[in-house]
Amino acid sequence: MNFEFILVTPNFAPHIALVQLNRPKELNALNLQLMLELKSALKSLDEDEMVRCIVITGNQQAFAAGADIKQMESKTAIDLLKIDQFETWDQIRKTKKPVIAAVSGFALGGGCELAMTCDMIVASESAKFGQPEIKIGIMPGAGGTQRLTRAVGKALAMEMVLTGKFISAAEALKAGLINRVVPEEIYLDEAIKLANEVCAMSPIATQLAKESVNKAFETGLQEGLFFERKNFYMTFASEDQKEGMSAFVEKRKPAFKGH
Ligand code: DAK
Repeated sequence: MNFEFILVTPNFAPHIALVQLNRPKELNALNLQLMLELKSALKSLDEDEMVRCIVITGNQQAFAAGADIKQMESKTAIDLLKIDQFETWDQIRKTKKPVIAAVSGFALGGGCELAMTCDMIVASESAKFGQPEIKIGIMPGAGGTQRLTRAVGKALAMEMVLTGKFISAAEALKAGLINRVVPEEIYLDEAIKLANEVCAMSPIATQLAKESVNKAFETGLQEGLFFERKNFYMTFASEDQKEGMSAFVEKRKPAFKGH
């Protein structure tokens, strides 16, 4: 897969694909093309049978410092309506396989929103999360007010969104925004390690479980429980369920095939 602003390695590790945002001079600012490339890469990786987990990263200095302000500066509301970038962001959200963000440096505005759209976040000690859109006269537009508030609660979300304040990786961990913080030298390794753990499970159960956890953000409890039940039944339609349970009984490691 050849792209201009992202680097994609479908077989970075067994069953793990790595997508690296690659506009280092601009701190990986998310221009329209980069987002289209990301959408296209995630779609093909989601369809690739060999891939079980996707890791998205930037570089040590920046995961992404937000949407490209220079590209947005002269746009009108109607321009944005016509571009309909939300369709691209929705595609990222719809990725069925687990997606892990490996974040170092700045994760701001759309960059923070992109990380939050992923299923888990592994951060380096230098990571800084923020929704500073307010400082340039706009507000978060790709889920920031919703996902951040659900993750960290109203008090901190309101402060971050209304003042543009950044929080450190340690604060983000304490607030429940991210999964873990590790030294800068090993944040990507740590994300791959986490991806490896996920890859060891049944890909079918993993996909259904991801879908069910995400449902918790979209429905009331009753509907969510009903959805979970359907997906739970569905796991029993897989060979992996038989393999997982036989392996337990036979005291061996399961070999999940994704059938
Ligand atoms: N856009 C474009 N260029 C950026 C950028 C950005 N978001 N962030 C940094 N850069 C560029 C800088 O302009 C600079 O380029 P040159 O001047 O060298 O050409 C280069 O990256 C290095 O940046 P700095 O020189 O500023 O580096 P510093 O270390 O001094 O500062 C910083 C780092 C991250 C604190 C600073 O660059 C900064 O404040 N950046 C902007 C952060 C920000 O406000 N982010 C939010 C942007 S608004 C939507 C979906 C999403 C969004 C909108 C719509 N739809 C679905 C419709 C999201 C909106 C946003 O994210």
